[in-house]
This record gives sequence, structure tokens and C-alpha cells, in this order.
Amino acid sequence: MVDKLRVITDYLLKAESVVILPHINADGDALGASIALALALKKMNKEVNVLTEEEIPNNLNFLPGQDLVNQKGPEVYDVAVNIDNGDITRLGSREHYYHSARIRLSIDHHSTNKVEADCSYVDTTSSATGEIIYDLLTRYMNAELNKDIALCIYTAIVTDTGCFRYTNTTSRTLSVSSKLLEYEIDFPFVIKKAFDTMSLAKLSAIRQVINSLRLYEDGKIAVSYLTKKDIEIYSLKPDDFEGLVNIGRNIEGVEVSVFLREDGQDLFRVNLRSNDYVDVSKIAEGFNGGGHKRAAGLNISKKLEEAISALVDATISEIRGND
Ligand SMILES: [Mn+2]
Repeated sequence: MVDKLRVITDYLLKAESVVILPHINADGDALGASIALALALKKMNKEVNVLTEEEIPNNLNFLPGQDLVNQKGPEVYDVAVNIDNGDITRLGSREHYYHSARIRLSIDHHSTNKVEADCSYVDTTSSATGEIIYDLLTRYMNAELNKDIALCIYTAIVTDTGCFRYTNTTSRTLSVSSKLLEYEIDFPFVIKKAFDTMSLAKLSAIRQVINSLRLYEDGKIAVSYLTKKDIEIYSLKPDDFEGLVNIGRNIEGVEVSVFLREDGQDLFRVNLRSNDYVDVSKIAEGFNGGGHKRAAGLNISKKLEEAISALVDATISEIRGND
């Protein structure tokens, strides 16, 4: 079998210019993995840009290497790397950078990944794309880690594992994290910033989400939402939506939590989470979305009540199929 990380390494080492492209609404894993790779390539004297759709959110503004992050860059690079993204259209307005690069690479851990590339590496057993980047840097690229790179990879792993609480956490996740702590990173600060600190706007969003909560299927399904009007009233930013889907999931007896937010008129971004046995990536795929067993997402273009009933129906079939 071809060792794809070896192929990716060869392309990266040969490149003079590299653009790194995480998915839209880049989270701790997408940004942490991207910047870690960028910092390592920079140390090898390569021209490297991380291009994001949005500015770095407040809860991740402690990440080092932000001078390498921009929203725009030169049009053509030797190599483009798609990071933590299973669907190339989720590069949003930056998709052209991927297609116009001489070589296109993709590194991801989503089981629903369908990205086309000159070399695509998908490892669904990795807790985070950051965990793959650790392997790539240390075992393949012979890159020397430093405190900044370690902090980025640690952030990627803690955010995607919910501080090592989700089932994607493996013994390898913990041994990689243990190696990262050898760089004396300020991990309580990372966790406080990424998980515990919130704006007043976010707190208002939580209150609104709780008000909107409804249960279905004997309390196994929780649905909550924010409308465009709610989002405007509280001036919510994309990172304020982070984690809101967990409010429903944490209710005793709930198996699947469905959270909708209205992105445009009658256009909703939907997050799905499950606790024990429902594969929510299957529900998401039914609406052309994707993700993992316990966490998935999709877009739906319907009126709120119609969207909710379509999602609840699909979730009920998955739940009953498992009973
Ligand atoms: Mn990820």
C-alpha cells in the first residue's frame, strides 16, 4: 500500500510556496492543525500562507503564528493543502486557491471525506487533524517541534476531543498530548480560552437556545434553534454558535441533539450530535451534509418548522433502526 503521508511529505519538501486551507468557520482543530503545519514549513524557509474565510475567532486568538494567517494571498502556489475538511465546497470563497495550485493535497479525519486531490490522506481513527499533523511532522518530515507548534497541535486535539471527553480520544491521542506537554505549553490557559471564556452575547445566545428547546420521540431527540432575528438582536458572530448543540445533548435521556441556526432567509446550518448509538453522519448525508458518528453537520433550505420536521423524521428513522 502506498504510504500517503510519505507522498504528501515529498510534495511538501519539494514545494517553494504552500497555501494551507482549513474549512469555513475554522475551529480549534482546523486552525491549530493549519498553523502547526505552516510554522513547520516556515522553519524550512518555504513561503507559506494559511488562508481562512473569517478572521480568527476570539476564543482562539491566543494561537501563535497568526502573522501567517490571512484571508487573501497570491493566486497560484506550488502546493495547496486542504485541512480538516471533507467537502471542498466548504472552502467557501477560497476554493479557487485549491484548484489553481500545481499540486493539491488533502489531510483530514472525517469519514464522509470526498475531496479530490493529487494525494488525499484521511485517517478516521485520528481524534483531530492535528493528531495527523503531529505524525506528519515528527515521523515523516523530520521537523523539529517547538513550543508554538506544540501549542497549536494541543489546541487542535483538545478542541476536537472536548478536552479528551469524546469517544474519538484514543491512547494514541493521549500519548501524543503527553509529548506535547513536554514543551511546557500553558494548557490550562488553552482550555480556559477555548472552552470556558464567553462573551455576554454568547450567554444571551445560550439563554435563547434553552428557550427554544423541544423534545421528540420520548425525549430521545432535542431540537433547538436560533433565528436570523435572534442572531441580529444579540449581534452573534460565527464562533458564538460553537458548542450550542451540546445544550440539548446534555439533557438526560437525549440521544440526538439537533441545533439549527438561520444563515439566510429560510436557510439553516444544522449541527447534529449523538450520545451513544446513533450515527449522525448518516442523517447528515441524507441532506448532503457530512461528519462523524457522534458529530455531523448539514445545510437545509426550508422554513423553520418544515426544516425541523424533516430533521426530526430522519432522526426518528435512525433511532428506530437502532432499536
Ligand atoms: Mn477536526
